Amino acid sequence: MAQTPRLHLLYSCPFCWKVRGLIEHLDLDVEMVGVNGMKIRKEVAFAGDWGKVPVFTDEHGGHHVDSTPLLRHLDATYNEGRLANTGDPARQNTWMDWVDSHMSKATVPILYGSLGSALKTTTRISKLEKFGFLSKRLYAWAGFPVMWGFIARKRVKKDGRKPKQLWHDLLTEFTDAHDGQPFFGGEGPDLVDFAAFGYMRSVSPFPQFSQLEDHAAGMAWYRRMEASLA
Ligand SMILES: N[C@@H](CCC(=O)N[C@@H](CS)C(=O)NCC(=O)O)C(=O)O
Repeated sequence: MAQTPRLHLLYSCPFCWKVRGLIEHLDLDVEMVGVNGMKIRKEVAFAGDWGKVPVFTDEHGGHHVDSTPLLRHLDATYNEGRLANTGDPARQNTWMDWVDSHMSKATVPILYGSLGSALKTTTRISKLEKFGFLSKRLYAWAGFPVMWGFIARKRVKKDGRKPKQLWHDLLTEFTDAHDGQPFFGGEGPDLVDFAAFGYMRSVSPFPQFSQLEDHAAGMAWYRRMEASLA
């Protein structure tokens, strides 16, 4: 018997935001299921060994994982592949790789790149996500030095740019590639737009989003993407 499709996700996961944006754009009836961030592997064990979110369960009970293949799957299954079939496929593939390798790496530095911002982020996440009573507090207070100390500092140092500068450079490079059109995909968004939008939108629940808001071209595109959602 057919069932309502479900998306298992974390509300703060950039990869999950990529898929959510497309689901909203296509106006699909999908139930959003938040998982406990401390027990991801266990909570998505029903889908096999993958152990990560997002996991999409379709109306027949089939499981689909990994955000970019998942974007392609949703477009192919529920949208006749229209978003994959706009424009030059080689250009789309090149930029999908660019977005997935550059923008994905820019979210951690902006959210955790300084001790203060790391604390803001983990306390906000502890409110957004589903946690047990103790693990909520533990995550908010013990999580931030971990994210800042081990992960973000290394990334910021490796790149050499301040997290805000990194985002501004990426938004400039990305919007320049729109060739004067409103979206990467031209008159309307394509899959690359939804991937980039997901990474940027994953920063939106946090105060650090204000650091992206003064990139004029990037924000104009971001607002057009929001307007394209159902
Ligand atoms: N390449 C995957 C990455 C997914 C991913 O790393 N998700 C994180 C949450 S943001 C996760 O579930 N991590 C759990 C783990 O690695 O144990 C995608 O694009 O979907």
